[in-house]
Amino acid sequence: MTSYFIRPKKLSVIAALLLAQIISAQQKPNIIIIYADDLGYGDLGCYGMRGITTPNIDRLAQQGLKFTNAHTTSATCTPSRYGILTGRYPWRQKGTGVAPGDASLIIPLERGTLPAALQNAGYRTAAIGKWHLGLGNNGTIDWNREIKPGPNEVGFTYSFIMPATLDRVPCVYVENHHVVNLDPNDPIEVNYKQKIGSEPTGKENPEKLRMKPDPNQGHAQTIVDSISRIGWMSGGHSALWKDADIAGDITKKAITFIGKNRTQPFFLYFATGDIHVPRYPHSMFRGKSGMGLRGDAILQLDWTVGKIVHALDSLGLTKNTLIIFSSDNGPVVNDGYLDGSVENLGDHKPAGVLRGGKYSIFEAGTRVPFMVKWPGQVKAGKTTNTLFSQVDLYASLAKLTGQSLKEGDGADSFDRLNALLGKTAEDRPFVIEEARGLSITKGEWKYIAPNNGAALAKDVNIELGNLPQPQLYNMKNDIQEQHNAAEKHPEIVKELAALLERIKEEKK
Ligand code: NG6
Ligand code: CA
Repeated sequence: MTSYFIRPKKLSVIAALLLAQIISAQQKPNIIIIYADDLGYGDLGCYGMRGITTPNIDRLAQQGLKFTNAHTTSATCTPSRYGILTGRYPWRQKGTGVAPGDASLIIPLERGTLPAALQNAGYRTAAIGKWHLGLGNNGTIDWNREIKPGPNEVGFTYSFIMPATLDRVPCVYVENHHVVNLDPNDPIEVNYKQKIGSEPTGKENPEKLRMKPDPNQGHAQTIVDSISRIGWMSGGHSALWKDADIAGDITKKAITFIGKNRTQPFFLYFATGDIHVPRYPHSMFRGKSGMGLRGDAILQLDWTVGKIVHALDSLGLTKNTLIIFSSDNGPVVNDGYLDGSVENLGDHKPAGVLRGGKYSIFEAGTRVPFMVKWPGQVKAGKTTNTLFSQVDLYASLAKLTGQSLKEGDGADSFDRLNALLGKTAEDRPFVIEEARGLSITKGEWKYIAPNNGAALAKDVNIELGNLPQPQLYNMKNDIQEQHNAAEKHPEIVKELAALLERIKEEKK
Protein backbone atom coordinates (compact mmCIF):
# COMPACT_ATOMS: atom_id res chain seq x y z
CA MET A 1 0.00 0.00 0.00
CA THR A 2 1.25 3.44 -0.90
CA SER A 3 1.84 5.67 2.03
CA TYR A 4 0.47 9.19 1.81
CA PHE A 5 2.50 10.59 4.57
CA ILE A 6 6.23 10.86 4.86
CA ARG A 7 7.69 8.65 7.51
CA PRO A 8 9.76 10.27 10.27
CA LYS A 9 12.88 8.57 8.95
CA LYS A 10 12.31 10.08 5.52
CA LEU A 11 11.60 13.43 7.12
CA SER A 12 14.96 13.42 8.82
CA VAL A 13 16.63 12.57 5.51
CA ILE A 14 14.88 15.54 3.90
CA ALA A 15 15.86 17.76 6.79
CA ALA A 16 19.47 16.66 6.43
CA LEU A 17 19.40 17.36 2.69
CA LEU A 18 17.94 20.80 3.26
CA LEU A 19 20.54 21.52 5.87
CA ALA A 20 23.30 20.37 3.54
CA GLN A 21 21.90 22.74 0.91
CA ILE A 22 21.87 25.66 3.28
CA ILE A 23 25.39 24.85 4.30
CA SER A 24 26.73 24.52 0.77
CA ALA A 25 25.02 27.80 -0.13
CA GLN A 26 27.05 29.36 2.62
CA GLN A 27 30.01 30.80 0.78
CA LYS A 28 32.16 32.03 3.58
CA PRO A 29 34.05 29.45 5.58
CA ASN A 30 33.66 29.20 9.30
CA ILE A 31 36.86 30.19 11.05
CA ILE A 32 38.11 28.74 14.32
CA ILE A 33 41.27 29.84 16.06
CA ILE A 34 42.27 27.40 18.76
CA TYR A 35 44.76 29.26 20.91
CA ALA A 36 46.65 27.17 23.45
CA ASP A 37 48.40 28.78 26.39
CA ASP A 38 52.17 28.37 26.91
CA LEU A 39 52.42 25.43 24.51
CA GLY A 40 56.00 25.17 23.25
CA TYR A 41 57.46 24.52 19.83
CA GLY A 42 58.37 20.99 20.90
CA ASP A 43 55.21 20.12 22.83
CA LEU A 44 53.27 18.21 20.17
CA GLY A 45 53.75 14.87 18.49
CA CYS A 46 53.73 16.56 15.10
CA TYR A 47 56.53 18.87 16.28
CA GLY A 48 58.70 16.02 17.49
CA MET A 49 57.46 15.29 20.99
CA ARG A 50 57.95 11.71 22.09
CA GLY A 51 56.50 10.09 25.16
CA ILE A 52 53.08 11.72 24.98
CA THR A 53 50.86 11.38 21.97
CA THR A 54 48.65 14.18 20.67
CA PRO A 55 46.69 12.38 17.94
CA ASN A 56 43.91 14.94 17.54
CA ILE A 57 46.21 17.90 17.12
CA ASP A 58 48.59 15.88 14.94
CA ARG A 59 45.66 15.10 12.67
CA LEU A 60 45.25 18.82 12.00
CA ALA A 61 48.81 18.78 10.67
CA GLN A 62 48.22 15.60 8.66
CA GLN A 63 45.10 17.06 7.10
CA GLY A 64 46.43 20.58 6.80
CA LEU A 65 49.52 22.76 6.69
CA LYS A 66 52.15 22.83 9.42
CA PHE A 67 54.27 25.95 9.91
CA THR A 68 57.78 25.67 11.28
CA ASN A 69 58.57 29.39 11.43
CA ALA A 70 55.40 31.05 12.73
CA HIS A 71 55.55 33.59 15.53
CA THR A 72 53.44 35.24 18.16
CA THR A 73 54.07 38.95 18.56
CA SER A 74 55.33 38.45 22.11
CA ALA A 75 56.72 35.97 24.58
CA THR A 76 53.83 36.33 27.03
CA CYS A 77 50.11 36.06 26.93
CA THR A 78 48.45 39.46 27.11
CA PRO A 79 50.54 41.14 24.40
CA SER A 80 50.30 38.16 22.01
CA ARG A 81 46.54 38.13 22.36
CA TYR A 82 46.44 41.86 21.81
CA GLY A 83 48.54 41.36 18.67
CA ILE A 84 46.42 38.62 17.17
CA LEU A 85 43.11 40.41 17.79
CA THR A 86 44.14 43.97 16.87
CA GLY A 87 46.77 43.46 14.17
CA ARG A 88 48.99 45.95 15.97
CA TYR A 89 52.23 45.45 17.81
CA PRO A 90 51.41 45.54 21.52
CA TRP A 91 54.62 47.41 22.31
CA ARG A 92 53.22 50.46 20.51
CA GLN A 93 50.84 50.86 23.43
CA LYS A 94 51.63 51.20 27.14
CA GLY A 95 50.16 48.70 29.56
CA THR A 96 50.13 45.70 27.27
CA GLY A 97 52.31 43.53 29.54
CA VAL A 98 50.91 40.56 31.48
CA ALA A 99 47.63 41.94 32.85
CA PRO A 100 46.48 41.49 36.45
CA GLY A 101 43.00 40.05 36.90
CA ASP A 102 41.47 43.45 37.59
CA ALA A 103 43.05 45.30 34.64
CA SER A 104 40.89 47.47 32.41
CA LEU A 105 40.30 46.49 28.81
CA ILE A 106 43.49 47.25 26.87
CA ILE A 107 42.04 46.96 23.35
CA PRO A 108 41.17 50.47 22.16
CA LEU A 109 37.47 50.76 21.37
CA GLU A 110 37.90 53.19 18.52
CA ARG A 111 39.90 50.85 16.29
CA GLY A 112 38.98 47.84 14.22
CA THR A 113 39.72 44.31 15.39
CA LEU A 114 39.84 40.90 13.78
CA PRO A 115 36.49 39.80 15.26
CA ALA A 116 34.86 43.12 14.32
CA ALA A 117 36.02 42.70 10.71
CA LEU A 118 34.50 39.24 10.62
CA GLN A 119 31.33 40.55 12.24
CA ASN A 120 31.11 43.10 9.42
CA ALA A 121 31.50 40.24 6.99
CA GLY A 122 28.35 38.68 8.44
CA TYR A 123 29.94 36.26 10.89
CA ARG A 124 28.66 35.37 14.31
CA THR A 125 31.72 35.73 16.48
CA ALA A 126 32.58 34.24 19.85
CA ALA A 127 35.41 34.49 22.35
CA ILE A 128 35.41 31.39 24.51
CA GLY A 129 38.09 30.58 27.08
CA LYS A 130 40.95 32.66 28.38
CA TRP A 131 40.68 36.40 27.81
CA HIS A 132 43.49 38.17 29.71
CA LEU A 133 43.03 41.50 27.91
CA GLY A 134 41.33 43.34 30.74
CA LEU A 135 37.69 44.24 31.35
CA GLY A 136 35.93 47.49 32.11
CA ASN A 137 37.54 50.90 32.22
CA ASN A 138 38.88 53.43 34.72
CA GLY A 139 40.83 50.76 36.56
CA THR A 140 37.85 49.48 38.53
CA ILE A 141 35.57 46.55 37.87
CA ASP A 142 32.47 45.79 39.85
CA TRP A 143 32.18 42.05 39.32
CA ASN A 144 28.62 42.10 40.63
CA ARG A 145 27.20 44.29 37.90
CA GLU A 146 27.29 44.47 34.16
CA ILE A 147 30.98 44.15 33.26
CA LYS A 148 31.94 46.20 30.24
CA PRO A 149 33.65 47.04 27.98
CA GLY A 150 35.04 43.61 27.21
CA PRO A 151 35.00 41.07 24.38
CA ASN A 152 31.46 42.01 23.33
CA GLU A 153 32.54 45.61 22.76
CA VAL A 154 35.48 44.74 20.51
CA GLY A 155 33.72 42.55 17.98
CA PHE A 156 32.51 39.38 19.69
CA THR A 157 28.81 38.63 19.47
CA TYR A 158 29.13 36.14 22.30
CA SER A 159 31.68 35.60 25.04
CA PHE A 160 32.27 33.06 27.76
CA ILE A 161 35.60 33.78 29.35
CA MET A 162 38.03 33.29 32.16
CA PRO A 163 38.93 36.96 32.78
CA ALA A 164 42.72 36.59 33.20
CA THR A 165 45.00 33.59 33.67
CA LEU A 166 43.94 30.61 35.71
CA ASP A 167 46.43 31.58 38.42
CA ARG A 168 44.78 34.97 38.97
CA VAL A 169 41.58 35.88 40.79
CA PRO A 170 38.67 36.13 40.24
CA CYS A 171 38.31 32.42 39.41
CA VAL A 172 34.92 32.75 37.76
CA TYR A 173 33.50 32.64 34.26
CA VAL A 174 32.08 35.77 32.70
CA GLU A 175 29.41 35.17 30.06
CA ASN A 176 28.73 38.22 27.97
CA HIS A 177 28.64 40.90 30.64
CA HIS A 178 27.97 38.87 33.76
CA VAL A 179 29.68 36.52 36.17
CA VAL A 180 28.10 33.10 35.71
CA ASN A 181 26.19 31.63 38.70
CA LEU A 182 26.76 34.63 40.91
CA ASP A 183 24.63 34.79 44.05
CA PRO A 184 23.75 38.47 44.62
CA ASN A 185 23.85 37.83 48.36
CA ASP A 186 27.47 36.79 48.16
CA PRO A 187 29.10 39.56 46.14
CA ILE A 188 32.60 39.25 44.72
CA GLU A 189 35.40 41.53 45.75
CA VAL A 190 38.83 41.46 44.17
CA ASN A 191 42.00 43.17 45.23
CA TYR A 192 45.52 42.96 43.86
CA LYS A 193 47.10 45.26 46.43
CA GLN A 194 46.01 43.92 49.77
CA LYS A 195 44.20 41.07 51.38
CA ILE A 196 40.45 41.36 51.57
CA GLY A 197 37.87 39.10 53.13
CA SER A 198 38.54 36.08 55.28
CA GLU A 199 39.20 33.39 52.69
CA PRO A 200 42.23 31.23 53.45
CA THR A 201 45.41 32.06 51.59
CA GLY A 202 48.30 29.92 50.44
CA LYS A 203 50.59 31.78 52.77
CA GLU A 204 48.54 31.32 55.92
CA ASN A 205 46.90 27.98 55.20
CA PRO A 206 49.34 25.80 53.28
CA GLU A 207 47.61 22.71 54.70
CA LYS A 208 44.59 23.50 52.54
CA LEU A 209 46.50 23.30 49.25
CA ARG A 210 46.56 20.55 46.65
CA MET A 211 49.78 21.94 45.18
CA LYS A 212 52.36 24.23 46.70
CA PRO A 213 53.13 27.58 45.17
CA ASP A 214 56.81 28.14 44.44
CA PRO A 215 57.99 30.30 47.38
CA ASN A 216 60.09 32.35 44.94
CA GLN A 217 57.18 33.18 42.68
CA GLY A 218 54.23 34.39 44.70
CA HIS A 219 50.92 32.68 43.89
CA ALA A 220 50.29 32.31 47.64
CA GLN A 221 47.21 34.50 47.99
CA THR A 222 43.52 33.54 48.02
CA ILE A 223 42.86 29.80 47.82
CA VAL A 224 40.25 28.75 45.29
CA ASP A 225 39.56 25.07 44.63
CA SER A 226 42.48 24.14 46.91
CA ILE A 227 44.93 26.15 44.80
CA SER A 228 46.32 29.49 45.93
CA ARG A 229 46.33 32.26 43.34
CA ILE A 230 47.77 35.66 42.54
CA GLY A 231 45.51 38.32 44.06
CA TRP A 232 42.86 38.24 46.76
CA MET A 233 39.16 37.69 46.34
CA SER A 234 36.18 37.18 48.59
CA GLY A 235 32.60 36.12 47.99
CA GLY A 236 31.20 34.65 44.78
CA HIS A 237 31.32 31.11 46.17
CA SER A 238 28.62 29.72 43.89
CA ALA A 239 30.43 31.14 40.87
CA LEU A 240 33.90 29.71 41.48
CA TRP A 241 35.19 27.37 38.81
CA LYS A 242 36.62 23.92 39.45
CA ASP A 243 39.97 23.71 37.74
CA ALA A 244 39.45 20.10 36.70
CA ASP A 245 36.27 21.11 34.85
CA ILE A 246 37.51 24.16 32.94
CA ALA A 247 38.48 22.33 29.75
CA GLY A 248 35.15 20.53 29.67
CA ASP A 249 33.16 23.68 30.48
CA ILE A 250 34.65 25.79 27.73
CA THR A 251 34.59 22.95 25.20
CA LYS A 252 30.89 22.49 25.85
CA LYS A 253 30.28 26.20 25.30
CA ALA A 254 32.29 26.10 22.09
CA ILE A 255 30.34 23.13 20.75
CA THR A 256 27.05 24.80 21.65
CA PHE A 257 28.11 27.94 19.82
CA ILE A 258 29.12 25.91 16.75
CA GLY A 259 25.83 24.02 16.80
CA LYS A 260 23.72 27.16 17.13
CA ASN A 261 25.47 28.76 14.20
CA ARG A 262 25.79 25.80 11.91
CA THR A 263 23.73 27.41 9.15
CA GLN A 264 25.61 30.68 9.02
CA PRO A 265 29.27 31.65 9.01
CA PHE A 266 30.85 31.85 12.43
CA PHE A 267 34.18 32.81 13.90
CA LEU A 268 35.25 31.12 17.12
CA TYR A 269 38.23 32.39 19.05
CA PHE A 270 38.73 29.47 21.38
CA ALA A 271 41.45 30.11 23.93
CA THR A 272 42.19 27.17 26.18
CA GLY A 273 43.45 27.45 29.74
CA ASP A 274 45.79 24.56 28.97
CA ILE A 275 48.68 24.25 29.48
CA HIS A 276 49.15 27.31 31.69
CA VAL A 277 49.58 27.00 35.46
CA PRO A 278 47.96 25.99 37.70
CA ARG A 279 47.69 22.69 35.88
CA TYR A 280 44.95 20.60 37.33
CA PRO A 281 43.32 18.73 34.47
CA HIS A 282 40.32 16.44 34.75
CA SER A 283 40.80 13.01 36.37
CA MET A 284 40.52 11.52 32.85
CA PHE A 285 43.99 12.96 32.25
CA ARG A 286 45.59 13.33 35.67
CA GLY A 287 48.48 10.92 36.03
CA LYS A 288 48.00 9.64 32.49
CA SER A 289 50.89 11.18 30.58
CA GLY A 290 53.73 9.87 32.71
CA MET A 291 55.13 13.39 32.48
CA GLY A 292 53.42 15.02 35.42
CA LEU A 293 50.61 17.56 35.36
CA ARG A 294 52.11 19.54 32.50
CA GLY A 295 52.03 16.45 30.32
CA ASP A 296 48.54 15.61 31.55
CA ALA A 297 47.40 19.10 30.53
CA ILE A 298 48.77 18.46 27.04
CA LEU A 299 46.61 15.33 26.87
CA GLN A 300 43.61 17.39 27.94
CA LEU A 301 44.37 20.01 25.31
CA ASP A 302 44.49 17.29 22.67
CA TRP A 303 41.16 15.91 23.88
CA THR A 304 39.65 19.40 23.61
CA VAL A 305 40.77 19.72 20.00
CA GLY A 306 39.35 16.26 19.27
CA LYS A 307 35.97 17.30 20.66
CA ILE A 308 35.80 20.45 18.53
CA VAL A 309 36.81 18.59 15.39
CA HIS A 310 34.29 15.87 16.14
CA ALA A 311 31.51 18.45 16.61
CA LEU A 312 32.30 19.94 13.20
CA ASP A 313 32.30 16.47 11.63
CA SER A 314 29.00 15.48 13.08
CA LEU A 315 27.36 18.73 11.94
CA GLY A 316 28.76 18.34 8.43
CA LEU A 317 30.82 21.51 8.82
CA THR A 318 34.33 20.13 8.41
CA LYS A 319 34.69 20.96 4.76
CA ASN A 320 33.67 24.57 5.14
CA THR A 321 35.66 25.33 8.27
CA LEU A 322 39.12 26.81 8.44
CA ILE A 323 40.86 25.80 11.66
CA ILE A 324 43.96 27.57 12.88
CA PHE A 325 45.75 26.03 15.83
CA SER A 326 48.52 27.84 17.69
CA SER A 327 49.88 28.99 21.04
CA ASP A 328 50.28 32.43 22.62
CA ASN A 329 53.91 32.11 23.69
CA GLY A 330 56.66 29.60 24.30
CA PRO A 331 56.92 26.97 27.00
CA VAL A 332 57.69 27.12 30.71
CA VAL A 333 57.81 24.20 33.12
CA ASN A 334 57.74 25.70 36.62
CA ASP A 335 55.73 28.92 36.29
CA GLY A 336 54.76 29.39 39.92
CA TYR A 337 53.68 26.05 41.38
CA LEU A 338 55.70 23.07 42.55
CA ASP A 339 53.43 20.74 40.60
CA GLY A 340 55.94 18.01 39.78
CA SER A 341 56.30 19.04 36.16
CA VAL A 342 60.03 19.66 36.46
CA GLU A 343 60.69 16.34 38.17
CA ASN A 344 58.60 14.40 35.66
CA LEU A 345 59.79 16.05 32.49
CA GLY A 346 62.30 13.31 31.68
CA ASP A 347 64.14 14.09 28.46
CA HIS A 348 61.22 15.96 26.89
CA LYS A 349 62.23 19.33 25.45
CA PRO A 350 59.20 21.67 25.49
CA ALA A 351 60.96 24.13 23.19
CA GLY A 352 62.16 21.43 20.81
CA VAL A 353 65.44 22.46 19.21
CA LEU A 354 64.99 26.13 20.07
CA ARG A 355 66.74 28.19 22.74
CA GLY A 356 64.86 29.99 25.51
CA GLY A 357 61.17 29.68 26.35
CA LYS A 358 58.30 31.81 27.58
CA TYR A 359 59.51 35.37 28.49
CA SER A 360 62.53 34.95 26.20
CA ILE A 361 63.68 37.00 23.23
CA PHE A 362 65.39 33.86 22.03
CA GLU A 363 63.43 31.96 19.46
CA ALA A 364 61.43 29.68 21.78
CA GLY A 365 59.70 32.73 23.26
CA THR A 366 57.60 33.34 20.17
CA ARG A 367 58.15 30.58 17.62
CA VAL A 368 55.21 28.29 18.31
CA PRO A 369 53.27 25.42 16.78
CA PHE A 370 50.98 26.77 14.07
CA MET A 371 48.72 24.72 11.82
CA VAL A 372 45.99 25.47 9.34
CA LYS A 373 43.38 23.00 8.17
CA TRP A 374 40.79 23.74 5.52
CA PRO A 375 39.83 20.69 3.49
CA GLY A 376 39.94 21.24 -0.23
CA GLN A 377 41.51 24.68 0.14
CA VAL A 378 44.72 23.96 2.03
CA LYS A 379 46.69 20.98 0.78
CA ALA A 380 46.93 18.20 3.33
CA GLY A 381 50.11 17.01 4.95
CA LYS A 382 52.45 19.81 3.89
CA THR A 383 54.99 21.68 5.97
CA THR A 384 56.04 25.25 5.31
CA ASN A 385 58.99 27.19 6.64
CA THR A 386 57.64 30.57 5.55
CA LEU A 387 58.37 33.32 8.07
CA PHE A 388 54.93 34.09 9.49
CA SER A 389 53.48 36.25 12.24
CA GLN A 390 50.16 35.96 14.03
CA VAL A 391 49.79 39.74 13.75
CA ASP A 392 48.87 39.08 10.10
CA LEU A 393 45.78 37.02 10.81
CA TYR A 394 43.65 40.16 10.98
CA ALA A 395 44.47 41.47 7.51
CA SER A 396 44.61 37.97 6.01
CA LEU A 397 41.25 36.85 7.32
CA ALA A 398 39.73 40.22 6.45
CA LYS A 399 40.94 39.59 2.90
CA LEU A 400 39.50 36.09 2.91
CA THR A 401 36.10 37.42 3.92
CA GLY A 402 36.10 40.41 1.60
CA GLN A 403 36.65 43.13 4.19
CA SER A 404 38.85 46.12 3.56
CA LEU A 405 40.47 47.68 6.59
CA LYS A 406 40.01 51.32 7.49
CA GLU A 407 43.08 53.51 7.68
CA GLY A 408 44.85 52.78 10.96
CA ASP A 409 43.01 49.52 11.66
CA GLY A 410 45.32 46.53 12.00
CA ALA A 411 48.13 48.87 11.09
CA ASP A 412 50.87 46.29 11.58
CA SER A 413 48.96 43.46 9.96
CA PHE A 414 49.88 42.36 6.44
CA ASP A 415 47.63 40.45 4.12
CA ARG A 416 49.39 37.08 4.10
CA LEU A 417 46.41 35.01 3.06
CA ASN A 418 48.37 33.16 0.42
CA ALA A 419 51.02 32.15 2.93
CA LEU A 420 48.34 31.18 5.43
CA LEU A 421 46.71 28.88 2.91
CA GLY A 422 50.00 27.44 1.68
CA LYS A 423 49.77 29.08 -1.75
CA THR A 424 53.14 30.76 -1.38
CA ALA A 425 56.20 29.99 0.71
CA GLU A 426 57.41 33.56 0.46
CA ASP A 427 58.62 34.99 3.76
CA ARG A 428 57.08 37.94 5.54
CA PRO A 429 59.46 40.85 4.84
CA PHE A 430 60.40 40.79 8.54
CA VAL A 431 59.08 39.54 11.86
CA ILE A 432 59.39 41.43 15.12
CA GLU A 433 59.43 39.53 18.39
CA GLU A 434 58.85 41.09 21.80
CA ALA A 435 60.03 39.97 25.20
CA ARG A 436 61.80 42.36 27.56
CA GLY A 437 63.24 43.98 24.44
CA LEU A 438 62.65 43.55 20.73
CA SER A 439 64.21 41.51 17.96
CA ILE A 440 63.73 41.59 14.22
CA THR A 441 64.17 38.69 11.81
CA LYS A 442 64.57 39.30 8.12
CA GLY A 443 65.41 36.45 5.80
CA GLU A 444 68.06 34.36 7.48
CA TRP A 445 69.16 36.96 10.03
CA LYS A 446 67.77 37.71 13.45
CA TYR A 447 68.90 40.82 15.29
CA ILE A 448 68.25 41.23 19.01
CA ALA A 449 68.43 44.85 20.12
CA PRO A 450 70.66 45.46 23.15
CA ASN A 451 68.80 45.74 26.42
CA ASN A 452 69.67 45.58 30.07
CA GLY A 453 67.27 42.88 31.21
CA ALA A 454 68.53 39.78 33.01
CA ALA A 455 70.12 37.08 30.87
CA LEU A 456 68.47 34.31 32.83
CA ALA A 457 65.15 34.02 34.68
CA LYS A 458 66.33 31.82 37.54
CA ASP A 459 62.95 30.99 39.04
CA VAL A 460 61.52 29.62 35.83
CA ASN A 461 64.93 28.44 34.59
CA ILE A 462 64.72 30.13 31.19
CA GLU A 463 67.41 31.96 29.24
CA LEU A 464 65.86 35.31 28.43
CA GLY A 465 68.38 36.31 25.77
CA ASN A 466 68.85 39.87 27.03
CA LEU A 467 72.33 41.36 26.56
CA PRO A 468 73.61 44.93 26.67
CA GLN A 469 75.34 44.27 23.32
CA PRO A 470 73.67 43.72 19.97
CA GLN A 471 73.12 40.09 18.99
CA LEU A 472 72.86 38.69 15.52
CA TYR A 473 72.07 35.09 14.67
CA ASN A 474 71.88 33.25 11.40
CA MET A 475 68.60 31.42 11.64
CA LYS A 476 69.44 29.17 8.74
CA ASN A 477 72.69 27.75 10.11
CA ASP A 478 72.30 28.55 13.78
CA ILE A 479 68.66 28.06 14.71
CA GLN A 480 69.80 27.51 18.31
CA GLU A 481 71.21 31.04 18.52
CA GLN A 482 74.59 29.90 19.77
CA HIS A 483 76.94 32.09 17.74
CA ASN A 484 76.53 35.81 18.03
CA ALA A 485 77.64 37.10 14.62
CA ALA A 486 77.13 40.78 15.43
CA GLU A 487 80.85 41.62 15.39
CA LYS A 488 81.43 39.70 12.22
CA HIS A 489 78.60 41.40 10.33
CA PRO A 490 78.32 44.99 11.56
CA GLU A 491 76.65 46.02 8.29
CA ILE A 492 73.76 43.59 8.86
CA VAL A 493 73.44 44.73 12.47
CA LYS A 494 73.26 48.31 11.25
CA GLU A 495 70.69 47.55 8.61
CA LEU A 496 68.41 45.56 10.91
CA ALA A 497 68.77 48.00 13.81
CA ALA A 498 67.78 50.84 11.47
CA LEU A 499 64.82 48.88 10.11
CA LEU A 500 63.62 48.12 13.63
CA GLU A 501 63.95 51.78 14.62
CA ARG A 502 62.03 52.86 11.55
CA ILE A 503 59.16 50.50 12.29
CA LYS A 504 59.12 51.57 15.92
CA GLU A 505 58.89 55.21 14.96
CA GLU A 506 56.07 54.77 12.46
CA LYS A 507 53.06 56.67 13.76
CA LYS A 508 50.40 54.02 14.05
C1 NG6 B 1 53.89 35.86 35.55
C2 NG6 B 1 53.57 34.85 36.63
C3 NG6 B 1 53.31 33.52 35.97
C4 NG6 B 1 52.25 33.65 34.89
C5 NG6 B 1 52.61 34.76 33.92
C6 NG6 B 1 51.55 35.04 32.92
C7 NG6 B 1 54.79 35.39 38.71
C8 NG6 B 1 56.08 35.28 39.45
N1 NG6 B 1 54.72 34.75 37.54
O1 NG6 B 1 54.07 37.11 36.11
O2 NG6 B 1 52.92 32.58 36.90
O3 NG6 B 1 51.01 33.93 35.48
O4 NG6 B 1 52.84 35.95 34.62
O5 NG6 B 1 51.52 34.07 31.97
O6 NG6 B 1 53.84 36.01 39.17
S1 NG6 B 1 50.85 34.39 30.60
O7 NG6 B 1 51.01 33.21 29.78
O8 NG6 B 1 49.47 34.68 30.89
O9 NG6 B 1 51.56 35.53 30.04
CA1 CA C 1 50.58 32.27 27.76
